[in-house]
Amino acid sequence: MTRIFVSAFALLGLMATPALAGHCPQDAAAIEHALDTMTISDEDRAEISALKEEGMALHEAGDHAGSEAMLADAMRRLLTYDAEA
Ligand SMILES: [Cu+2]
Repeated sequence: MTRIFVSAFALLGLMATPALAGHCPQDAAAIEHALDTMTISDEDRAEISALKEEGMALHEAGDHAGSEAMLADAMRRLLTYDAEA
């Protein structure tokens, strides 16, 4: 439980940071870290992982706003994730 809160705070910290061009890889790393440490269903893991991959594809294509939106969506899903649901 503590670990989930630590991950949530790390994610919130990143989301509160102003959007910068170089920010996407850090968001993706935070998502990966959360996926590695959280108890999450395989289905949700796959969906959030796919959002992260799409976000990074947009980042690599130069669409940082689109990437940030996609990565923020993935982070929001992690933050509101309820393992018991
Ligand atoms: Cu980017």
